[in-house]
Amino acid sequence: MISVVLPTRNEPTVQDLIAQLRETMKSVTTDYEILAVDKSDDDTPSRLRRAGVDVLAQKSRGLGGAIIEGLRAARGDPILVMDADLSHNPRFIPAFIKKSLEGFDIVVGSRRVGGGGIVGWGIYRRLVSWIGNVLGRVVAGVDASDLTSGYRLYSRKAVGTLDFDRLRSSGYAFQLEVLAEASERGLRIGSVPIVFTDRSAGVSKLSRKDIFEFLLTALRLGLRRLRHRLPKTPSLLNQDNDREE
Ligand SMILES: Nc1nc2c(ncn2[C@@H]2O[C@H](COP(=O)(O)OP(=O)(O)OP(=O)(O)O)[C@@H](O)[C@H]2O)c(=O)[nH]1
Ligand SMILES: [Mg+2]
Repeated sequence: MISVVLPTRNEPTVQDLIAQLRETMKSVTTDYEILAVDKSDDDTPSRLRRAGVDVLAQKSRGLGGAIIEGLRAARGDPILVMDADLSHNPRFIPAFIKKSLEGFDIVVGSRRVGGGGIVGWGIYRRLVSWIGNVLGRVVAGVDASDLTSGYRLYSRKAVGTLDFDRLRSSGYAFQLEVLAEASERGLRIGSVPIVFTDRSAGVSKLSRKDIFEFLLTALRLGLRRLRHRLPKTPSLLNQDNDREE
């Protein structure tokens, strides 16, 4: 079975995404589930239920918390995670599945490879995303082509291997931190090109707090990497002892 996990928070067009998803899945498999992890204070959950979707009321905080709850509750293999605001088009799902069958444990939908792209973003969002990717690659040392993309596939093996309790970010920084955790644990990360289309309805949930948390997460991951790479400096005491021997 394939699971599709949707983190949802006040998404006025989610029922349109469900219709598109069902249309795409017709040519993929009949054996699938759609699971929304919801933190809305509007009628998003009732619109989801009317569209036949299982809705899990989110207990944790933030986008990262929602994704973890979804990955834990999903019963399928693989598990696709996508935004619920029509930015992530279901037509890319077959490419994700094909890539996972090549042996990748996590597949990231990338806007930054040939064939991928971003439609409708202004200079501010492009800059935030670009800086996020540079920080993730250079500071945190995570090697994937689109570190902030939320359109992903996780194999059951990946979900079983990742230690979600170790992750400390609750917001968008989750996307970076989980990839760092995955590469530390030796999981294979692949990517497929996706075209991301800016939301046409509803409000962005990306806050300044999220951007700040992302920055701190990149720094923390960078420091952890440094600590693990640098050889331990012998203490002065030990050096003295060595000389005496
Ligand atoms: N359950 C849950 N869903 C969330 C939370 N924050 C964001 N989401 C959902 O996660 C997805 C991504 O959030 P968006 O606000 O679209 O983030 P974004 O795509 O970077 O920002 P935009 O470009 O404005 O769309 C959407 O489906 C949101 O509804 C949250 O705290 N809990
Ligand atoms: Mg969005």
